[in-house]
Amino acid sequence: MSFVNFEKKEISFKVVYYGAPLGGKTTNLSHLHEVMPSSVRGDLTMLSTQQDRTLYFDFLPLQSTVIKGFISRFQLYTVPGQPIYDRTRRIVLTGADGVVFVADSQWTQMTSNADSLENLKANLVSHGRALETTPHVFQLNKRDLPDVAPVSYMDFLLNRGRVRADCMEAVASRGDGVAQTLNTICKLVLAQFIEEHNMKVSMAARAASA
Ligand SMILES: Nc1nc2c(ncn2[C@@H]2O[C@H](COP(=O)(O)OP(=O)(O)OP(=O)(O)O)[C@@H](O)[C@H]2O)c(=O)[nH]1
Ligand SMILES: [Mg+2]
Repeated sequence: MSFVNFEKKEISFKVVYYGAPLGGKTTNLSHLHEVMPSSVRGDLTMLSTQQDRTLYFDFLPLQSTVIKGFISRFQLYTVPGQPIYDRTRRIVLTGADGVVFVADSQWTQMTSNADSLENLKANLVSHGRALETTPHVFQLNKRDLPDVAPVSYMDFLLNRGRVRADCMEAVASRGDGVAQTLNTICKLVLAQFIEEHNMKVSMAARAASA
């Protein structure tokens, strides 16, 4: 959950990149680390196997000044996509303010995307949360490959029966759509923070006048 340090005038948000194995979660963070000026980003920490599969998580801290008078820190994490690492995914998801679901657009990966989305929902429930009330976006990655599902099909697969979320096309290995995805999730996270903050203020005012 977001953390406000009034003394240092800092707000921290946690964004978790979730999704099917080999979907491109780590590639998103690597690209951001590559293109962001070093003044606004920290080091990229990657805890991977020798085959570059995420073993525990990747971590990239970024900062901006989107809320007047405050430094906003966005802590970006990825989870390991391989099914056996479910316990790790659950731990990394703790306290997430927003989720980027990285879907693999290849037709062969549709079951894997659907399984991973169900796993995300279940892990949010284990934290007493729901996807519907957690800011999230769907990134449709690997749009450069030949055998990909149409955007409309993936939108139906991922958004069906739920509160709709943005579906953003990407080719993370080229960096296409990576910054746009980050911008979208950051805006949603900030919007929810401001809404909750105002809600707390108005509730406090109501309690004071009672
Ligand atoms: N063609 C293509 N390959 C991509 C794209 N994005 C990532 N890849 C490749 O897909 C493979 C897996 O990418 P990762 O970023 O490691 O995937 P991941 O989701 O972090 O995988 P896990 O950590 O094992 O869950 C790598 O070889 C990437 O270079 C893309 O948009 N297009
Ligand atoms: Mg990874």
